[in-house]
Amino acid sequence: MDMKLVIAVVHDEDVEELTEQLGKSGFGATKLATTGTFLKQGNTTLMIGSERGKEDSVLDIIREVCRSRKQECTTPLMPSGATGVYIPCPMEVTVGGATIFVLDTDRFEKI
Ligand code: 2BA
Repeated sequence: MDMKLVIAVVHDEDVEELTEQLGKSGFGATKLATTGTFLKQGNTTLMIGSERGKEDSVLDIIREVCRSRKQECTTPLMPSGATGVYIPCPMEVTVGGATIFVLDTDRFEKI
């Protein structure tokens, strides 16, 4: 079967709803516990196999379910100019609803 592989990094909070909606539309998924390198916080990476031509339906479902969120974080400790003391600097980042890669597969088999 000619397959595409969708790899999606999503918020932990969206995973349950997302896998339920994917399942309802006939898409299987494998869930990996991952960590973002910038925030150093847990997120989830889903590997979703889809028949070629159906990958846009997978992306539509991800778009419907996954929300972006603002998250507080602190920058690495920065030296304060006046005192030379290292202080953490709070900042806000918008973590996207999902970071998605769509890959061609050479071969797909279930044994
Ligand atoms: P994190 O690496 O923990 O990044 C979380 C959020 O922090 C990012 O959201 C972005 O808004 C911000 N951010 C990341 N690097 C930054 C930097 N150098 N300066 C300022 N802000 C920065 P998203 O871009 O939506 O990414 C969410 C998660 O998706 C990431 O978590 C990472 O796990 C994954 N990701 C993002 N881009 C990726 C890529 N090119 N390849 C693989 N995974 C990626």
